[in-house]
Amino acid sequence: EGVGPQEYVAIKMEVVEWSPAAKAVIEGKVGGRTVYLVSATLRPETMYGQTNCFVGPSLKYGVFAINDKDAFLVSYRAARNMAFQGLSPARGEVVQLVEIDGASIVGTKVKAPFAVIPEVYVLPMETVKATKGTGVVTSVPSDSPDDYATTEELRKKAEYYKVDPKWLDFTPVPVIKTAKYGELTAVEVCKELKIQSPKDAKALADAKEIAYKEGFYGGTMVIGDFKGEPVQEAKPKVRAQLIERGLAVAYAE
Ligand code: A2H
Repeated sequence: EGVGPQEYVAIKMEVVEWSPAAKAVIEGKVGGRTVYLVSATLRPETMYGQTNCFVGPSLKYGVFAINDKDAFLVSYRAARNMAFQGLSPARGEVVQLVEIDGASIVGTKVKAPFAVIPEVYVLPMETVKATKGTGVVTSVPSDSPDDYATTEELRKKAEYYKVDPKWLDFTPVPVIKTAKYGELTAVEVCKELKIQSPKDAKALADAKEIAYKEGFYGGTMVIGDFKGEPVQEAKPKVRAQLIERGLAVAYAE
């Protein structure tokens, strides 16, 4: 973790349909607000390739009022930070409408802003950290080794992880082309480093570094309004579009 504040883009994924477990906890508790799962990302230009979203199954989350109309599902820690960034009814005030465990949220269907797959499911990721971002993670297996390794693990052991295989009915979506790895950089880097599971922490750290450098410094967009442009140029433009259209907000910590 660096010294200065980390500038994330918080992606707003509107809930389309709660899982039965989440519905039982949340129904009638949000005062008619629209609820969004909100994830912190450093790679807004990859949102075209979102295939699912992740929560930590053993982490606690809350639904927090932002105003009279909207509520965000994030960790308490993130809600507290957000309350000092204009994302709460009053400065510094955290209004938790209901608490919920990560495991109950799995299977919820949400909208995926800018994604080729417009609605995606929430899946479990055991390596989600409670101390980073919002505790909700957008999943882009084409460009994130963590996301690719976790979705592959879930496919192999769907029953063990209590996931319905239909929630995994997707393949990675090409977003960025790199000279060395083609259009599915994270998939190729995971193969090259022979990553077998999300628990291969050392190899995954290396894969992340390689995929990030290749994609950010040498990548070209193959999709979206900035198709053909270098990733470095497209990134701030996609970020600005998401924010202008009300699909994301800036979030720092
Ligand atoms: B990134 P940094 Cl395509 N626990 O978004 C674990 N990981 C988390 C998290 C948490 N609580 N909160 C955010 N993240 C992930 C996209 C992406 C990301 C791509 C490629 C690499 C990448 C899609 N997932 O991150 O430690 C989020 O995943 C590589 C590190 O603050 C977020 O960006 O630098 C990134 O980690 C933030 O990690």
